[in-house]
Amino acid sequence: MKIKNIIAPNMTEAFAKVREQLGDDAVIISSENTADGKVQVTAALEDDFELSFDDRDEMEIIPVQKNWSDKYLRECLEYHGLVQTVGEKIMAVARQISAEQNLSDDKIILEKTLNRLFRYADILDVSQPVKLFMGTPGSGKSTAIAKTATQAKFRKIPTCIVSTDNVRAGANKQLEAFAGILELDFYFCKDEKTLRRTVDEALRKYRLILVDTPGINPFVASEVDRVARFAEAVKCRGILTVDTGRNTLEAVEIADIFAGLGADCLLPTRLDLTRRIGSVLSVAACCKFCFCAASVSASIANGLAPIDSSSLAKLILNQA
Ligand SMILES: Nc1nc2c(ncn2[C@@H]2O[C@H](COP(=O)(O)OP(=O)(O)OP(=O)(O)O)[C@@H](O)[C@H]2O)c(=O)[nH]1
Ligand SMILES: [Mg+2]
Repeated sequence: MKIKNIIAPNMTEAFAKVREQLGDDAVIISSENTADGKVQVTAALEDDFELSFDDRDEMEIIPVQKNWSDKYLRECLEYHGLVQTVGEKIMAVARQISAEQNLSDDKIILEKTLNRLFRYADILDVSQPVKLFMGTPGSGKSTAIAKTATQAKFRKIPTCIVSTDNVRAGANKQLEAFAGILELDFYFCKDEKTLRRTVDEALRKYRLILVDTPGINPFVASEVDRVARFAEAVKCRGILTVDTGRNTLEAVEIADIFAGLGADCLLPTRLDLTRRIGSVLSVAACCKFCFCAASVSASIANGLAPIDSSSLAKLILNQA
């Protein structure tokens, strides 16, 4: 891993220098203001070997065996605690793929299975510029927005942050302060009318508009309505943040309500605090959500981790 400390007059120039010296794949590890008013950024670039989940080349030379024992995969899925029907579906598709393609390696079979069963999206996909983050209180919406904004800034995507959180005291101050550090524009919209107007104008200027919403109890209609009004006001991609450690059935029930508000993208949070990912796999399968990224740390500087069939397979197989 290459690590560099970069000092620059401001964050924009610091990011430019990081990109110039380490390339687009560098990750910001920390940033702070120096005593003389400059910005010091520590950035890292992992070696290709460490970065890659992709061992397809290796896979090609694994000798093909006809008889795959599904025992290990079954045990892994049991450990993760999926909704029963989702676990059964994964096993059925895995068996089918193993037979069709004459495969016997657990990871290859599972990866292909997860590719067939789940969808994956890029959180920085600008073809859907308005991303509306929603979820239960404390599920990690604002942190995920801050992390997405950091990555967008790093990729030089013109981005702004919009808060609609008029419920939690201090919620806006926190996000506004963060936008300030990143030198991004910040807007607060108290109601859906203001949001519609703000987004209409913002679409002319930015390629990514990250909208925060108040954390709600999905079992209380008046609270659901609060977010529904914002979600209906703008054409957006709804991103649901789900604490991975949640009870699986609760998570699916909650996600189903947010799906009704237009959410179709899943961003698991607190992956660092849990070993079992049955809740998020079940949400994605039962509510037809695509995975867009994951939060694996409370630290904003650590960014979001990408999710694909390979990283999911790794998580599933490594934890049994
Ligand atoms: N360990 C860990 N902590 C996280 C992660 N994501 C968020 N947190 C922490 O969880 C807490 C809540 O995160 P927020 O981003 O404020 O959650 P929120 O959904 O915006 O909360 P409300 O606005 O109150 O509904 C904070 O202390 C975060 O630092 C994560 O991936 N890992
Ligand atoms: Mg928040």
